[in-house]
Amino acid sequence: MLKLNINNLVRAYVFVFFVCAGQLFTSLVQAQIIAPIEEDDLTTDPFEWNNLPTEENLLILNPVFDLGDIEEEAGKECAVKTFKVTPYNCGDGTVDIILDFTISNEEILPNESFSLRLNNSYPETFTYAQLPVTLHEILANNKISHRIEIFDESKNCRSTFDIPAVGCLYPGDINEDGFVNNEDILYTGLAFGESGISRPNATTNYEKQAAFNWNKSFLEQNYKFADCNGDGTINLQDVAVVDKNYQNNAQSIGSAVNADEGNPAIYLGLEPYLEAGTPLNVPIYLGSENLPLNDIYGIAFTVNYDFELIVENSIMVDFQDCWLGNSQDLISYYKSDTFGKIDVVVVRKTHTNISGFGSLAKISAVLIENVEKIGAEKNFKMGVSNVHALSFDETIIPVYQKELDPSIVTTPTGLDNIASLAGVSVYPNPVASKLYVNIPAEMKNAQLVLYNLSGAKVFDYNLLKQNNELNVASLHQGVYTLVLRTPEKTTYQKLVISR
Ligand SMILES: [Ca+2]
Ligand SMILES: [Ca+2]
Repeated sequence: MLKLNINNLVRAYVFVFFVCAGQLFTSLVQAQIIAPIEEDDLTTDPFEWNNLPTEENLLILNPVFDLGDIEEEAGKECAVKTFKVTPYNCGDGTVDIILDFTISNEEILPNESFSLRLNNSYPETFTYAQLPVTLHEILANNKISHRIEIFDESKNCRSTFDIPAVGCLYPGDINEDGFVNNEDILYTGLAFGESGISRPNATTNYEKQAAFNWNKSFLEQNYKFADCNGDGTINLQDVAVVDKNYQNNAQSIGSAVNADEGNPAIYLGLEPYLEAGTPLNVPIYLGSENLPLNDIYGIAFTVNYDFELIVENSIMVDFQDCWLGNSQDLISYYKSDTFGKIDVVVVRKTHTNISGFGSLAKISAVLIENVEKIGAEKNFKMGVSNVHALSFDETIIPVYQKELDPSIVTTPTGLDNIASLAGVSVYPNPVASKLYVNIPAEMKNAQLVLYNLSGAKVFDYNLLKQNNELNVASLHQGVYTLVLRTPEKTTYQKLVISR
């Protein structure tokens, strides 16, 4: 009788084999060993491989699908003691597999030979000294498992192993749509906490990598795609890989979902009137009392806004008070670019849906104060697009993207050029390092602020004296807006720094 010492993961695949081969073998124990080779087993399908792995290939041998030790009683022949396969080297629709095994309870001479057969193809013969061997250009297919048979004709024995399907993936593109973006993180939430076979020689770089299938799948993809860092577990570290490989120009499939006013809506709480230079706080709402969301698991969407009116890098998204769950229940993530796009995703990781409505997140930013850009008033537009909401069973939930009228951004009234102020002089202009600002006595304590062309404040100074000497040597060359502000009046002029 054999004693099997294999882990649960492997046992699942071994079991699959018995179902398939039930005609031939009556029990687990018998099947694990050896059946006589029959002529009918041999086919003439061609199968190419290279039996000598290069030294380089040997170095990356890192078996992850390992059947472990299989103990056996004395007297049995040709028992496979260890059996290891490692997928690597993703080609164009193909993958190479390194195979290594040992046979116990038998003195094996290096020059003795055995035969290998993959998926009922024609067997090839090797000597034991040639192990490990590389099977080249196996069809990379994420759905079909592979059968590997080992024959030793001198001992009249055979061992058969079914290994999981092997295919290739790009770390970060979990839904396999060719892009790495916020929608991929929805799937991290769906599979959160699951574990499976780790990826041999895994890197987090955006390059094709070979991996065995896990024994669970999304509707379309295997769970292994969600293990972006390849460590065998799906968690926040995998979100970090999505972030690393994020493609800001990625297309979205979420926008294809049809929704209308009869569906729950996602919308922004943008004020109709905004003041230049002030903080902007915009709540994002999902659903309403009349039209709540039923059984939602997560949502990904994009917020678009007029980036020219926002101080560069001032955008933040805050997920406190999100009705989809507390911070332990949620993965929340956003990625903003500098051209008016914020990709957002909020997804549960509990494997349970939630129903409700209310605030999802809050966007904060700072409106620019650059009066030359804004003038007396200017429209500011912010909206939601590319909405992709789903439930835990991956049912798409239609969500209506409610359009907003633009807000109107106004600047403080009475804005004039500095030249209109009597007794004020600013020179030289262009300036290299020392800027002289003279003001009348009644304007003492006026505030002088410099904004760069993207609207960010780069210099802030209180003019305590009538004659002031300011050092702007640390500022980059370029065009700035100089704003002079007193309690009564705000004025501005263009200032050029040139060296
Ligand atoms: Ca993707
Ligand atoms: Ca992982």
